[in-house]
Amino acid sequence: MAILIKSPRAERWIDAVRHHRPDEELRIWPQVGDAADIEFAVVWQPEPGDLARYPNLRAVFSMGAGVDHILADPHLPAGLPIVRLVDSTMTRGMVEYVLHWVLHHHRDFGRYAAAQPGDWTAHPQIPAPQRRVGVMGLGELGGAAARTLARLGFDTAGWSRTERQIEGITCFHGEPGRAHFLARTEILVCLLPLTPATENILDSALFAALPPGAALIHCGRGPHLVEADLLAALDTGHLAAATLDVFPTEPLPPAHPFWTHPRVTVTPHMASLGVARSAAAGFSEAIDLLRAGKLPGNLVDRAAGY
Ligand code: NDP
Ligand code: OXD
Repeated sequence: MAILIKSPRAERWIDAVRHHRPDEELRIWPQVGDAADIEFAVVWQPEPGDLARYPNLRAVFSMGAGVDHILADPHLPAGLPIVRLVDSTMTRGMVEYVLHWVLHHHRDFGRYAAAQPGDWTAHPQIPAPQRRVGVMGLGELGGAAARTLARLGFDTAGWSRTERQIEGITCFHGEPGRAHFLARTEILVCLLPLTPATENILDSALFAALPPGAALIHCGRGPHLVEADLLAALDTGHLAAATLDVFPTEPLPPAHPFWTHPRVTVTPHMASLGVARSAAAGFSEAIDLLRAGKLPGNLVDRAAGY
């Protein structure tokens, strides 16, 4: 039996999987060999229909925390377990990204950068406890980011699908909690998974529900955002600024207006880059559990879509 690896950075993953499972046979997509040999697949953006080709496939491992790239496959075998990436290195990277950009918007650093050279104006400074930050998505990544912001003294809230209780964070959930969450959020961080319920969630209605002058930090998935609605909200001045890491089309096309908008910062889907070696350690443990007939952690709930 063999483990299939499908990634644009396959060498990194071969090295990582081999490090943790030196005796395992690895196949690199598309050199699959006999499809019946494939027992596990470690993938990023599998070709639609491909995972249905392997009659003995026991589980698929997502190279990313998000699994929209797998669930988008209309031929995905029903009941095939999907294990997603949860890894402390990835979580730490995301916390750093969110922290950097929250501090950027909180302390108006974009305004000081734009004032160079020659403008010596110091603008009023708001203490962290008076700054209301809101994180959409209180899972592995959003939860860690929200806890860090709360520890730094920010007035931090979060929004999730189901009810959560996290010390130091004002938690809202579901549709009833959404309007209250948005109305108090001056810096909004999106760390939701992409599901039918969250696609296009960052739209004109959501922006209008934020207080005037709010900033957006978007590091979920491109299709969460209605790009024209963001541009309109920035152009009316209702939103002060946006930091965007994810886009419906990646790389972001060179002529896209986000590249040159004075109040938009673009980063190239690097908020947190998975580290294959540490990710593969978790997958290796999951393989042992699955072979022992046990359920691994971090299984995707296919009905919820994440
Ligand atoms: P988790 O599954 O751990 O957490 C998802 C959170 O979103 C949960 O709190 C969940 O609620 C909430 N949620 C899901 N659907 C809804 C909804 N309809 N309404 C309100 N809340 C909802 O995911 P992670 O934290 O590990 O990752 C989140 C996302 O971050 C990934 O799916 C991916 O899209 C993105 N990502 C981006 C990266 C980048 O570099 N830009 C890197 C890695 C991930 P509940 O708690 O009730 O389940
Ligand atoms: C992920 C990502 O989902 O890198 O892990 O976007």
